[in-house]
Amino acid sequence: MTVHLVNPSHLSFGVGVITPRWLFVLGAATPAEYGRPRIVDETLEPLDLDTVHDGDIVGIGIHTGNALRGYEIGVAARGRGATVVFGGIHATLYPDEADERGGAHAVVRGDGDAVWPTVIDHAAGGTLQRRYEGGRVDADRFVPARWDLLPAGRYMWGSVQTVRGCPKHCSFCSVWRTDGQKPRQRAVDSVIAEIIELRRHGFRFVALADDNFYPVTLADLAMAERQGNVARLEQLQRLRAERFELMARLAKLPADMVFFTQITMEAAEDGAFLDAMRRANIKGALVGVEAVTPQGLKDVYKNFNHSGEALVERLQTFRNHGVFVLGSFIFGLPSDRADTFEATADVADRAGLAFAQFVMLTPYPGTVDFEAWEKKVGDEAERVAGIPITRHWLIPQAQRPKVYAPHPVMTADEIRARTQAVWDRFYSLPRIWARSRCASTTRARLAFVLISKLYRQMYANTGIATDSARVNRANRWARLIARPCRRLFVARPLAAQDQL
Ligand code: B12
Ligand code: SF4
Repeated sequence: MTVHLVNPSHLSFGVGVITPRWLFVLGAATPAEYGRPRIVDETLEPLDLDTVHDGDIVGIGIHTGNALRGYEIGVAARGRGATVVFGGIHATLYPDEADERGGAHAVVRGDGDAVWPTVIDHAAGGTLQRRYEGGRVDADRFVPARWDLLPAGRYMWGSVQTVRGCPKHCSFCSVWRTDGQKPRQRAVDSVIAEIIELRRHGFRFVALADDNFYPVTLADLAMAERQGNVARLEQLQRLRAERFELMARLAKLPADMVFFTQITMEAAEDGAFLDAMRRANIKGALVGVEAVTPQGLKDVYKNFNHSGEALVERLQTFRNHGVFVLGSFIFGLPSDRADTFEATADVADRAGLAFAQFVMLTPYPGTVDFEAWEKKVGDEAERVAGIPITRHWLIPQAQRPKVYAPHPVMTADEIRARTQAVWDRFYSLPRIWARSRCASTTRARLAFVLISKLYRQMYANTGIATDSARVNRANRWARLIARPCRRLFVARPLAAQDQL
């Protein structure tokens, strides 16, 4: 009997940017007596169904975007006599869908770390249940990933999670509802051990795949102090101290290692934290800027962000402390108007961002925005291929419209065209070249240009374009430059005797 773990994707690039962490975590959680799990990441190559046999167990992890491909795999694997188990955020939100459409024998809701061995035992022993509640496991029970299961030479970046959950409650995000608002921070030793293992495999670049790397803000501490809440204050101080301990340990790793994470803008008010990030070689962070106007921030429940000049200043503060920012902006907020696009592009230029992404407001299941949209559209929802667009992920890929939140004054096409124009402006060659000054050598500048172009192709053209010719072109191009790009990131794998 073989345990297969499959990360579905309808597009395969041959090379992946970031290791999908769940594959290697569940690989580690698979009990040794069931042998070496077979890892299949379809962003590299499609699953070869001939490798699935009667009696095997096939674990499929889905988020909303790849759920339909996951269901195809589930049905096909079940047809070959395998036991099919679904998990991941989308299966957590819609477990019944995995039964109805994906041929699931069982669905795991929540974290798989602790429950996966039981599921396999039950499947092997013929006592499988239809549902398992994995819950939110405590940080000391997070299973470290098994990096020996990595296919060689395929990924640019490793991924290690240091904290799960986020105390905020943004309206477009499901993290605080699924992963919870209580930060679950992993022990420093466990994180460092994984990073060292990744370095031994030749990874110099590691994404800290956290919801929010800065879960305790100075404002949180001040509030607990003001309230005289000693227990809360001590708890927050402990979490903060652990962050600094982690960063101090990262700082001692080989100097060629580079980290990237996701963080809220509040960190700009915490110079000590940003300095610790710089020393730790956390060279880049995705910052959810979302909107450049106060009303836009209110639209997404992100009042803790700043707008206008204060925003530009905060983003520059990251840069001044040696942390490069990938600014993430959302277009299509109810308060957006035609002039918001140019204003946003100006802020992105002036704030000294290294990279930026401009996404259109998309109602993702599990979010406040989705619930409001679903309620508003109700039974009147438009149908494509017989499927209401409130279940857009079930529409076949070739016919699937990009679904965006309805806007009071602009059409989706207008928002899309204006968004595309902002991508074009931000990633124009002269602008990329000017930004590449952040790199110290000519080689590094050229690498910056290549990566900017790859990012733009992989993200903007496949994410926003609706015509498939453009998407296919972008995919071919991304496939072509992905391999040389990978070489920029990796190092020689180390032998066992090499010291770190
Ligand atoms: C790092 C990250 C990224 C990275 C790296 C992705 C990668 N290759 O790994 C980048 C930046 C590229 C990225 C991109 C996107 N992401 Co992202 N990302 C994350 C993040 C922060 C962490 C993922 C991670 O590694 N977690 C650690 C692993 C161990 O946890 P896990 O995946 O949840 O798996 C656990 C359980 O779910 C369960 N499980 C998972 N699979 C299975 C399978 C089985 C069989 C079982 C039993 C259990 C099980 O067990 C695992 C261990 O406990 C998550 C948020 C989150 N907390 O998960 C968002 C998240 C997954 N991303 C999200 C989104 C929306 C996106 C984008 C669409 C963003 C965009 N606008 O373009 C793109 C899509 C990219 C793509 N096509 O896949 C959403 C998904 C929402 C949804 N309903 O689908 C999340 C949840 C964040 C959010 N804001 O809500 N992302
Ligand atoms: S700060 Fe980021 S992770 Fe936290 S709720 Fe908002 S968008 Fe989600």
